[in-house]
Amino acid sequence: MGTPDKSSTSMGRQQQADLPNRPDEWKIEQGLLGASLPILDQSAPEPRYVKPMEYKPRAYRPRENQAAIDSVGDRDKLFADEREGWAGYVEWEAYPDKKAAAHKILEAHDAKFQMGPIPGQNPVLEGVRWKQWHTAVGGGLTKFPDLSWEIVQKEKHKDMLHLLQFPYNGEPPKRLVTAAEITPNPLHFVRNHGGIPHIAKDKYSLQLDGLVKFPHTFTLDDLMDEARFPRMEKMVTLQCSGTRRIEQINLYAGEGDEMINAPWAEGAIGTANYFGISLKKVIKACGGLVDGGKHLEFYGADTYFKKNNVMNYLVSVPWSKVKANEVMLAWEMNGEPLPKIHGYPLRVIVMGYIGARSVKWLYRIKAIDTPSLAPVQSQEYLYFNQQVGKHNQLMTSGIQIQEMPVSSAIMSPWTKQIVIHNGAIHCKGWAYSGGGRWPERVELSADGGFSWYAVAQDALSHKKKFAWRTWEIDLPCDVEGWIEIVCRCWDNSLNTQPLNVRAAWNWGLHVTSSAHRISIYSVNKTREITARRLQDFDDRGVSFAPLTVPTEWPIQSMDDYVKYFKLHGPRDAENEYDPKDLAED
Ligand SMILES: Nc1nc2c(c(=O)[nH]1)N[C@H]1C(S)=C(S)[C@@H](COP(=O)(O)O)O[C@H]1N2
Ligand SMILES: [Mo]
Repeated sequence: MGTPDKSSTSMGRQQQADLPNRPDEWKIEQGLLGASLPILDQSAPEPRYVKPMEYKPRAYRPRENQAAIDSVGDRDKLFADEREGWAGYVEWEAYPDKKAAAHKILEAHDAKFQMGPIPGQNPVLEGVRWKQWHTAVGGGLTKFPDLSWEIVQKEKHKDMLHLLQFPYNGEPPKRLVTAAEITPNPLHFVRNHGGIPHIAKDKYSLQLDGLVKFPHTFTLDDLMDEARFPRMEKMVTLQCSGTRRIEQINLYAGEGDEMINAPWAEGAIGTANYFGISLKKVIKACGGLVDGGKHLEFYGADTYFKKNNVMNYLVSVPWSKVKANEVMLAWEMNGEPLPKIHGYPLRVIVMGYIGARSVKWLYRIKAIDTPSLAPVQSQEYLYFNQQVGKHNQLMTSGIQIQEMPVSSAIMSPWTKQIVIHNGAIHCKGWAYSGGGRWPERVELSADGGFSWYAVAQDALSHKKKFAWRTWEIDLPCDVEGWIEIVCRCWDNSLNTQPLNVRAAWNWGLHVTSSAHRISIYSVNKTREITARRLQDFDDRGVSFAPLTVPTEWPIQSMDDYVKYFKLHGPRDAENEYDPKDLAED
């Protein structure tokens, strides 16, 4: 882990000039290490340079201010699991005192971001800070990081990309994202904000309160009683609003581009058949809403940390969404009980909204009069204007993200890949639109977005409200060398995607919905010279990749070279001389 150098200082012009070059100076000068670059402050008559915080590796000190921590009392008792059979569930929302005690402990620690470039390993990021926070608070949270990782290994596919080990954030590798229209459970992406609670089915209950006529607590058997609640099954695509964030990170630094937010690729989206009941019926069973109840706040049993505060995972959706039977309480995913990592025994599925509203390990629903004030709703998942950033950000300057706009992605080929083909490049991918809209047309361009080919209707998976469509196409491509393939979708409302990342770039690095662009190196084997050259590589048993390695043998014979110029004339056009002029010289 790293810790900031608190002595972050400003320097005058002379001091800056005196700084010795660092070994990585050229990278800094070329913008490849933006985080190390001094700020140039030109706001005063004399410009000045301000050093950024430096993160130096430092061992974690579990007890920083022991006196403050001790004053809180016995952590194991204070922060014990709330209920029998609910491992890893600490109730925070009902106990302001408990929150205050945990806050005091966290204030007495110095757990800091793990800054630096994204490392090339799997798990990619460890989540050092989060582990430290859990250890610091102790009690029921102590074992969370280890338990959660065990569950990941049991429930998820061995080839998942573990973007963040704890809280666990993972997505399938590109080749498996669209391997099937329905994502197998072990390959479905996971986005956790805390540990994975382990709740025994027979000890489970759901509390419904707030602005409902008859507050009531339901057991799982109550909810599964078909005589009371008709069941529903629905194919739903869940998409995290962070999907494809890596493209925004690669363009410009934004909030938490290094650690807070997972560097998602195109796989933070998945589709499953969910089975359960409509929340509307449960609200009705409580006599409906009263006294201006307009929103339903969902409580997840996991623990979330933010700015040295602890809380359960809380968000809300408007009643209108529930009323439309578009909010489900689900206990089955693709014909199996919900996996623990996906919210066992009961989760919310909000169709057509970002994944964040589909609360896992649901233990309480409270009817309220405004959208939830909890941090996940009010401070996160905000979509800012481009000019909003660290210098001026307000919670209210962001739009709360609910429905994802239309989007799409190419899952094959991969960017920077050499593709050898016979005049058409086979491409595969997904397309999705939020809010109950669906992809109507998917188009690909092999020329950077000037001309577009539509995917044939029978090469798109079925049209469904609330689900993605997977697709494939043989994209005509005569051109060779570096080309840019672009994919865009039109939904049933004829919405489409901005054409480049910058057009929708935002400080929170959410909703990367621009047309997906990949650069590939096109090698068209229907061209004679190309076919011969490839044969040449084959005959010699030499790999054509990496592209950058120069070809080691003569690429043309000198005989051919001389013959060519005999046939086509020399390099320069001949002047037609008058023999008289020549004589004068
Ligand atoms: N209790 C709880 N529910 C949660 C979360 C969480 O961290 N805790 N993450 C949310 C987010 S941001 C997303 S994108 C989806 C992901 O669902 P999945 O992990 O089942 O794919 O769960 C949502 N529900
Ligand atoms: Mo998410």
